[in-house]
Amino acid sequence: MRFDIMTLFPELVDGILSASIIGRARKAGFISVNTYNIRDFSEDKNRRVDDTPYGGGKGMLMAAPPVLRCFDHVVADAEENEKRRVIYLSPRGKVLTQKKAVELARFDRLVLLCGHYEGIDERAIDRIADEEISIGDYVLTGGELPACILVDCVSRMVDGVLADPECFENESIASGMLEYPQYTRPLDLDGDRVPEVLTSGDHEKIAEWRYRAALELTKKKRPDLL
Ligand code: 4FM
Repeated sequence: MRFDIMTLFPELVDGILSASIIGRARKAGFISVNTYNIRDFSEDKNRRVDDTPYGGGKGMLMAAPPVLRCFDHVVADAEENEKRRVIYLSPRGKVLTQKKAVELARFDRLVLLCGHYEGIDERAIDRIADEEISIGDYVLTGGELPACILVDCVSRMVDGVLADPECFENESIASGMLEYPQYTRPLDLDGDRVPEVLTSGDHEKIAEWRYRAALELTKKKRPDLL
């Protein structure tokens, strides 16, 4: 799986996506992440990419030409019949779900467009984006963190990225419930003991306890999932 991220802040995205499991998955070649600085595609002498909106209003917009030139560069080496999706991260989009992440993991290549300022000239979005995705109903300063979240969430569904694929087979959300509570040593934390059943060695009882605990937790904390 290949991710191409078009942004004004490639260093932000590179930093986040170089650490931990995603960093390791990149080194191991299970995924690749390339960032492109939209500013490199400005033809302005001062490398400007923003301009004032027609019709007035406050703030600045990202102009279409640098975005479109950046996109042409990104897809210049496209494979003959690659399965590609171009996504604009924006609060206007459909909210990202685990189901959506599973669908996106089936593409060969995801091209992500991160906006800044007050938005992007609508014509650039119309020309290149296949869809818009939001990471949640709140407004951020730019699309970089949403792009990183999408890469993280989709990458862990790609074969090889997680050590144990079972990790996402019966995990929370995917199964419609939250995960059951878990405990590790010490057995007794200042009098606060791990539930007895978990140290019983009775695997049937443990599975039953976990199912009930997950159900109770979901009812209490996220009844909307049931
Ligand atoms: C997006 C700022 C585009 C400027 C943003 C532009 C967001 C979200 C978000 C901020 N993206 N889910 N929520 N982006 O707030 O995806 Cl031009």
